[in-house]
Amino acid sequence: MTDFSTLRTEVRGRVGWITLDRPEALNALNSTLVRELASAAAAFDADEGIGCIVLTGSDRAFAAGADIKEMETQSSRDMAIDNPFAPLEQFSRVRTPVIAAVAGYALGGGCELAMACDIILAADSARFGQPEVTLGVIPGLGGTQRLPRAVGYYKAAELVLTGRMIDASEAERIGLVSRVVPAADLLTEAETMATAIAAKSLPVIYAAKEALRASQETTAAEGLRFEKQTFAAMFALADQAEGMAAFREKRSPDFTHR
Ligand code: DAK
Repeated sequence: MTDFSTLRTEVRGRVGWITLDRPEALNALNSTLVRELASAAAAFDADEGIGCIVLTGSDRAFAAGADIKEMETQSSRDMAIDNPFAPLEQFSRVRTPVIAAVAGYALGGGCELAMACDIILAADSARFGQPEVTLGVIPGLGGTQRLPRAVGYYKAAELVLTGRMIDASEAERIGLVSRVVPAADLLTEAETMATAIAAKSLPVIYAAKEALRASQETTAAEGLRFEKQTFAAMFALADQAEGMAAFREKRSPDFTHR
């Protein structure tokens, strides 16, 4: 993979790791980072040897939001036409499951970046929030859409309208994160979860993610139709036959991703 200036990548087994690395700005999302993140994720997504991606930051910050210093001088036209955050829309559409392993601050665009992933695993040091209104703007990367779907309208409204930061245990209680772990265990826990996902059949995992995404983007009736058709399509896979034979024969399945 290419050398990046704002992040590091690594492959361990079938898991692709992306570590945001702008410590001087608490991993604030500037245009270079956003471009590099989309490019790194697209490269993992195109690689059949990768079955899960883990996105993480540092102990102090997953990402403290969009880069305010870069954004400050931009115009309404820059945002609407040039849209420096467009690569994050590509990131949110990768087929491969993405686990956000969050320690420290995940604020504004950083919280929205975590919500663009499929699973959010939080260290007990994690802090989430949508503080945009305190800067005179509103969330622009999904905070007004994904947060209400994740935690319900009234809790999301409180967080977006006040800009209040919440800690990891509150984030778990309201359903934003799937699990809170001691900070020292975050990456090990993320690796265990990612390795379990990556061991499954790749086309099955892609299909499961696509159907889950449909639940967020379509009506329930359309989503149920999509699920039924996708479920039937799984019976064309060698891995469906292997998974069920392995159950009958009381052994672990040997998936070939076919
Ligand atoms: N941008 C730029 N630099 C940042 C930053 C940010 N978001 N957050 C922190 N930094 C920098 C600080 O300026 C400081 O740099 P120096 O002063 O040392 O040069 C360094 O990181 C360390 O930060 P602090 O000294 O402030 O550290 P503290 O521990 O005291 O405080 C903090 C940590 C996270 C509470 C604080 O830094 C903070 O409040 N940061 C800002 C958080 C924030 O408001 N985030 C939301 C940004 S708005 C769009 C879509 C989406 C968006 C925009 C457009 N379109 C589709 C067009 C998204 C908008 C946002 O995310």
